[in-house]
Amino acid sequence: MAKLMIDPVTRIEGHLGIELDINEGKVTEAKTHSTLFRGFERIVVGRDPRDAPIILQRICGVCHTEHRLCSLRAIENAAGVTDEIPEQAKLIRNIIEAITFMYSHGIHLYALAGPDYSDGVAKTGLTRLNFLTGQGYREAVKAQRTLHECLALLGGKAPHFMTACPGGVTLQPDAALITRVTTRVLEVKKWAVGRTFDPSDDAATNVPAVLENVLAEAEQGSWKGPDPELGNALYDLISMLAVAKLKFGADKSGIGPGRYVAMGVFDKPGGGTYMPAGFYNGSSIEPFDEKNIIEDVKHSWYTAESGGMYVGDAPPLEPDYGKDVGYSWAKAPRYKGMSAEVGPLARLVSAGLDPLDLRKTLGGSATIGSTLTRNLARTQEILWLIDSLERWLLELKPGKKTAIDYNVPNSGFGVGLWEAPRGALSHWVEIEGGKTKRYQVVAPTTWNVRPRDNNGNAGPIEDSLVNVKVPSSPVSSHFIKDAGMDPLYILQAVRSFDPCLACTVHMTAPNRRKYSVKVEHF
Ligand code: NFE
Ligand code: MG
Repeated sequence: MAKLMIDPVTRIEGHLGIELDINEGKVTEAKTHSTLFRGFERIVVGRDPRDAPIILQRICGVCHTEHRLCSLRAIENAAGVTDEIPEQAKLIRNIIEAITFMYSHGIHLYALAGPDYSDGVAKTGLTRLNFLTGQGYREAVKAQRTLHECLALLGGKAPHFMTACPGGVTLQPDAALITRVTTRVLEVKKWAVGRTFDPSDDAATNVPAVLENVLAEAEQGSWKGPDPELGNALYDLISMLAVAKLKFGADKSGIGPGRYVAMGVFDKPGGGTYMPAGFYNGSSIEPFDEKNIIEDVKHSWYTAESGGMYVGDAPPLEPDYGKDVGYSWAKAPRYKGMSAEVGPLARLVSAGLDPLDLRKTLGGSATIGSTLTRNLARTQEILWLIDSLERWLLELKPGKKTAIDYNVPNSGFGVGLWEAPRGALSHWVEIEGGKTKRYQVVAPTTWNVRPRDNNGNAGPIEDSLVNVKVPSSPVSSHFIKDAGMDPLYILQAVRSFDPCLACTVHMTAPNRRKYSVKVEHF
């Protein structure tokens, strides 16, 4: 048996270490170490609740939109004004949110996960996916810039947009602004799926043709590159998924717990969300209730009093670094006592969606969580986002009411439920004397990267690494010569969750651990 420590895991957001037991070419046990403490939930205590969305937005530079909106939802809920938020404000929030999702999925698929399937890392022939030099990568950077321009037009700046406030949004879009944003979204649509403006159009239209081309090219072992009429990004993403399945067996690797939590995102007029909340218990979808969320801290570097109860009742966390059984700064959220995966796959499973049956046919099942299906669901969600964005931009008309008058309540308790690109996001606030008395955030990656809970049950990433193959000869440039191991499949599995550790634990200890890959044989 060998022990392998990879710390940090690169090409994710934030700092994560993983500790693995390896036996006969497979992982037999995994532990995730979140190596950051931040304490944002403590910073907002004692301040005006209206500060919370602005401060907590700084938890992350990627999902900044979501933390601001989720925090606004929590304080609007505490003030009892959720049902009074103007429809125009919800529409603008949806558009800003959808653009952020597209941006974030683009970073993940091209810059973080994509290189593992590129010619540069794994000799797959997919030179378009090569980091920095690949044509697909360069086109994606241009699309990212265009999406950031949309965010800046609607949000005043990007990242960390500024135009949503308690009670609605401060933006009054005119026809020129709507046109400028729509033009840019359509540029991205053309690059992604080869199609232009058509409200009745389905962004997934070209998927069967691209899939057929890509599978034929994969079989011949020669990549011709995209037909711009069918979509350049569609070609890149489908070729990446084909290589993931055919060359690396990603449909059988990185298998998660098969349970999913989604909290609902993109407000519908009149109430409810386009992407619904739900808990998939392994065989069916149950209604979601935030009262079922407990955050455990037995293996996290916090005092026992900081967790173990319904998270809405939990006191401000108290660090207890170095405690015996602790191994992570992440807490361990559970739903009805169980670990659950969150993310685009969880959203689509909870919505009962598998566009074109892609997960069922390519991934073996619409509900299995694997290295393949997580990235496949992210791709499916991009298509859904393009269609939704086009529709919402058409619904956006100048001159409508965008905010209500808002007063800070003297006391109250509020819950904000939402989704970020990486999955379910929730904020809880208690207000007393007009100030924030307690605040809790559970971010998406906290669900996925959590350590063992009070009962010793592992988290989704920990579970997904068990049985992952560790070849003893090189399959990629990740090969560790000294150890005689290639951790490519391990890294593909971890990255398929698109982890963000900055969000997860919301200062690192200097010299606590060196940046290294450590191996011990025994
Ligand atoms: Ni820091 Fe985040 C997203 C949130 S992560 S990126 O998406 O909320 O868990
Ligand atoms: Mg928290």
